[in-house]
Amino acid sequence: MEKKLAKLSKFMSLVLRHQPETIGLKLDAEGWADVTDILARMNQHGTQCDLLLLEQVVTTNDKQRFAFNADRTKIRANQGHSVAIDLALPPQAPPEILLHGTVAKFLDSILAQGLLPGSRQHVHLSTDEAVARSVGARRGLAVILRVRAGDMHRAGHEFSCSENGVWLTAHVPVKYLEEQ
Ligand code: HQG
Repeated sequence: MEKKLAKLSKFMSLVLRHQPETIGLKLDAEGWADVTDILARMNQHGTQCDLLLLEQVVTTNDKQRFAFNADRTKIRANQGHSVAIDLALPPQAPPEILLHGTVAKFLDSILAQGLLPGSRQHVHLSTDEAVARSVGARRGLAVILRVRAGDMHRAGHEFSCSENGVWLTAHVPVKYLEEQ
């Protein structure tokens, strides 16, 4: 069952963050998909899923990647999008220090350009070292960068925090970065 849910979660990440067109799905301006519609399209495209399974993916997901709206008629990814949507999260003052996990081969470029969102809409930052380490470790031996988020915020950079606790910002200039 765990494997089945992990596979479904991967597929939902694909269609709710990156390529909704794979199953002809439409996301609204804030990234929401209609629950009935996504279920019908997943099944049409050979990914068997029903409401119960969808609910299980949302509640058991290791990173709480997805959320339902209040009346559970819509679902979206909490963060990580490459498609242009606006999560409409309120701007928030971040903790003084946030962490970013990456790998050594990106350091020269990061220390020249700062942290860039790449194909995603935001740079992803964490309060938790274990989380930052696991994000970096997806690509090799993790290197942790400290971001002086409080200083950035006082200088006018906007931050928001996703429903699953990932801190988001547009770009981290080099002067706010330190190697841990
Ligand atoms: C790096 C996963 C060169 C950056 C994770 C990262 C996270 C630069 C990569 C979420 C750079 C982008 C996001 C620069 C940044 N030059 N490289 N100037 N600036 N980079 O995947 O933060 O499991 O888009 O360090 O757990 O790794 O999918 O971002 O290595 O929460 O839910 O460019 O994705 O979540 O990679 O990961 P990504 P990320 P999920």
